Amino acid sequence: MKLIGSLTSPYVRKIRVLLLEKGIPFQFVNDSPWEADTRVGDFNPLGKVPVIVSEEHEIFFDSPIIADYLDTLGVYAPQLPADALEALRVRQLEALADGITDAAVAWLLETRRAANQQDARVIERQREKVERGLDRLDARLVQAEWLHGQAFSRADIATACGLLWLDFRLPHFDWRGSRPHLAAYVARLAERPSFAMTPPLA
Ligand SMILES: N[C@@H](CCC(=O)N[C@@H](CS)C(=O)NCC(=O)O)C(=O)O
Repeated sequence: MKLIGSLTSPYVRKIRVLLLEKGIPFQFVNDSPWEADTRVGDFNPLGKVPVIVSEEHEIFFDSPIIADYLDTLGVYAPQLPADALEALRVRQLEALADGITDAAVAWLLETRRAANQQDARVIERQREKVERGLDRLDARLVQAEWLHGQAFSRADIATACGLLWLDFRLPHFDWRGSRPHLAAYVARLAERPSFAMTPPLA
């Protein structure tokens, strides 16, 4: 199996962490969609990473779809509950974590425009999404070890990948200050071997 992606992407990291947690061997193809010579568009018409090319040469993209695909392989530790409604609840939290990351990416991209072209309202709007989303996640962790139930799940992976990416790309943003539960939880997750082995590399 091949994983196409960049070493900086939080969504690619989600899949690298999942593959490591499941013990699935894979070949990493380093390709950033932002580079002029990228071939990502040949695999994913949307020009985004991560992309998986399976042993049967089938292509899967968007990290939640890839995560679903990896679960179809069946023999590895699941990061989703067996019960359909419980699984949906984990996927809802995964969508929230991914959505926070999407908003943070949009925030970063706006700040990279020429100073006289930046729109402060766009930055503020994205920042509000991030802040509200993080508050929601922090509230879930007041008396809980994991975001959902008693087990490490895909929602935890998506959240930690997004927040550690915030540290990497928006280091001035103090998301920890008013969110001690989320801060402690991410510090704990960062120590897992699957996270320690996948730091974002510029
Ligand atoms: N919802 C997608 C998001 C993927 C995504 O936005 N990836 C970024 C890398 S961090 C990308 O490829 N951006 C290129 C672009 O938007 O053209 C997922 O979960 O896989």
